[in-house]
Amino acid sequence: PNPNSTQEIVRIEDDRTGLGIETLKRAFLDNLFYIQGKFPAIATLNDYYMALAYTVRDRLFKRWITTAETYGNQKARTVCYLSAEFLMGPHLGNNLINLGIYEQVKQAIEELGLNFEELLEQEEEPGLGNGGLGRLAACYLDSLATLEIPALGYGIRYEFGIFNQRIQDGWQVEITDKWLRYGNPWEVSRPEWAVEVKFGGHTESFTDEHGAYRVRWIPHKVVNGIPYDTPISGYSVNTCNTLRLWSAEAPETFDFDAFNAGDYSRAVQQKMASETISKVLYPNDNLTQGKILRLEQQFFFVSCSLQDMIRILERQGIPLEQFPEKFSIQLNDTHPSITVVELMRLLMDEHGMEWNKAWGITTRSLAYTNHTLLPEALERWPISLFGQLLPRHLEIIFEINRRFLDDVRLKFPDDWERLGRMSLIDESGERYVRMANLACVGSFAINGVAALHTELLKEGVLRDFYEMYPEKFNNKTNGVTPRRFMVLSNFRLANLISRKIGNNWVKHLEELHKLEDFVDDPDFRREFREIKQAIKQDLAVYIKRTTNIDVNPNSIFDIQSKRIHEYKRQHLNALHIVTLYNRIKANPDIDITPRTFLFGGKAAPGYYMAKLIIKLINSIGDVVNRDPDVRGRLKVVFLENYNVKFAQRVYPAADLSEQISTAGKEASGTGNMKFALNGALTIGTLDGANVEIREEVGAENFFLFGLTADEVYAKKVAGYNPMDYYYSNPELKLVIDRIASGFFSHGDANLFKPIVDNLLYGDPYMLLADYQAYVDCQEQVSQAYQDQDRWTRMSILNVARMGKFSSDRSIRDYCEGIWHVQSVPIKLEEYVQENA
Ligand code: 8GP
Repeated sequence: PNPNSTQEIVRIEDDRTGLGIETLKRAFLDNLFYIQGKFPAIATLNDYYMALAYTVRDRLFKRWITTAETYGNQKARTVCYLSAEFLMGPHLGNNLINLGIYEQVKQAIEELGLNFEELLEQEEEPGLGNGGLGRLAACYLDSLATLEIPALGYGIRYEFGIFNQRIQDGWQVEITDKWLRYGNPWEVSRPEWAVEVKFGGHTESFTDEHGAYRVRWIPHKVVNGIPYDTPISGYSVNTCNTLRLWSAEAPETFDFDAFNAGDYSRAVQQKMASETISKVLYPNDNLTQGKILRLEQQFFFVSCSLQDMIRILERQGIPLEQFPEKFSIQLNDTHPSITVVELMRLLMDEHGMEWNKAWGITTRSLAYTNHTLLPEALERWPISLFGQLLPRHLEIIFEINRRFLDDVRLKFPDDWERLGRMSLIDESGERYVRMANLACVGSFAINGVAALHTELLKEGVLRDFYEMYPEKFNNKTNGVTPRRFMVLSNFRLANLISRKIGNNWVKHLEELHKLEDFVDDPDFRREFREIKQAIKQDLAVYIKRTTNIDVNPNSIFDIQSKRIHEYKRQHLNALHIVTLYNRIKANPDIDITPRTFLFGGKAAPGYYMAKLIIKLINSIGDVVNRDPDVRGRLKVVFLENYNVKFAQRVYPAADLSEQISTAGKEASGTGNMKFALNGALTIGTLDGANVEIREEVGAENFFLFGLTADEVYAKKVAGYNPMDYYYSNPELKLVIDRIASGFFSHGDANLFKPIVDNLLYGDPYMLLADYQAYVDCQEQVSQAYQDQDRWTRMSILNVARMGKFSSDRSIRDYCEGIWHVQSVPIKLEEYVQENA
């Protein structure tokens, strides 16, 4: 300000924007009164949480609205991230970090005599995803906003997210996730932007006024999609992007015929069926079930989102031809791959475009990310079912396929088998639409999520497509956001790091390498170790409170937390526990490094083996935790209801991160990154991003074991026989025999028979082949832990060298390699008052 000027610029400490402690307190109490309708004497914890959430939300709105305005004015090129899952985790703490007001707000709340942590805990997290794929989408939204990239996340507003898990008698029990029960302060509904989505019925062809052949779709039912918007703040920038989730509603004029005919109950049933579409998230991770409702969900959110994009184009006065210049659409796996067909249909049937032009627009707009190599996760829909729900889309698919197969024939003449493999329609038995093939044909870019994964895609499941379109293939190694998974969840470590190297690392994670300068500083190592110790102590208290199990904070915290799946091999971990236990039973005075084995993760409700693995872990725990011979040296704890909120507690407390999938099965993994970033050492196979993590942190700071992906494959081809390992390895045999005998199941030899038989008579994930290498490697871990100073050095180097795995790096790679989109910084007008 000019000191000679009589005009003084004054920031108005508005109650909805001000960041001063007194303003925050006043705003908080005001929201408690006017939004919750409560005064302190009768307010519940949830009322306080809501009042605080609204106070923070108010502070986001100026940024949110300015961001939308700026994008609109500049007609900014925009990334649309289409995903059936967004596993956001709690918003409150994250927004406080991103707005840079965590400390002020904490102080304001405490000055009001309330417990700030308790209020944060109160938030019911939106669990709108299963695991890695959904959480990745959430990390990417965080990075897009932080990098100031215009972006929209599009998905489904499930009324019930991933179920809550209880453990009863060692078994998983599922409880409905009623996350919206107390209202959701982070969303704003936008009924004025509702769209209609058609389903079923039939098609008719006709000739339009220009004599062109056209098709119209006469649907059986129409459902409304209502958008609900959530602001997505970036870290330390003004950008605030939008996550737009669609909720299904029956139209006002639901089934008028039935209603008028007096068939009230049929009319109501129709209404309920429509609203079922966004009712519940399918709780499968890495598996598809082929249910019609799932296809309805996919088409529903895809159609809503595309119509929304076209509305935005129209509003900004951009011609439809420029769709690919305005939008870059990323398909998060094949769940939204019906986009290829729906965009064609909208362009042709609703906007009168001819095929070639529509196809050009479509294929210049779409890019596809593959997240799994597991054949059981590849989506295919029976033709009959598909045609009933989406008759027009099936016609378009046949036409895409006809033209595509002509191209294949030109490039690979007379290769009939290849044609059969690449066809969008699987004709080997019952006919299916192959969604991965559709996504490959309709996209200009196809990427895997880790270097190894992309290579395996090119030589395996997508080999034919790689040979057809090598230029489409590229790798984008996954990343995780250091804001949520360090600054928010591990403030003690984050603060220590910032004291040493400043806080630039939060946005430029590579700067963590500066920590290497301190690895020889004994004071730094001591502080680093004390922090890990304090966090383990906190988790021990939490475990005591929630499970009544005493764990020793000086033991190795050996953690495997992720979805329960055979390919992830939680049961290999269990075999190791039983091995150590057997050693103690054989020699109670054996010298053993104390360990606490922590497991967390949900099993798909219909996945019998996964549920039995949970029961096995708990049953082993029941025996091991109580056996006096063990003398507390081993503890086994299954942590109930693993979700984002809980994960934030778990990663910082880990000494050892279990990343032990059968090589070639885990596309990337992202938990592996969060653990290492928080200073855990990894025991792992050469699978997914483990390969790259090991490259970065150094082989000497990573516990590697097991077959490689090539070796796994070669062994399968050569004829793998798990019995060879069973009979030739007495320690392994004893482990399996103990489980089979009923030792861990009160003498019931039947309970774990499915697991035992699966291992002995097939062992599809080759646990027995990797068993000895794993146990030996675990022995090295125990030895290393004995030397605390060496361990701490390794741990520091892991943190220092994890910079590559920021989701900011991933997003930059996508921006440069696929989206070709630039940042659009957002300037906030100051609130000024001119005093003449
Ligand atoms: C997961 C992969 O299993 C994991 O390795 C990877 O880190 C993550 O995606 C993010 O890329 N895949 C899935 O979660 C998945 O395919 N889920 C669909 C069946 C829902």
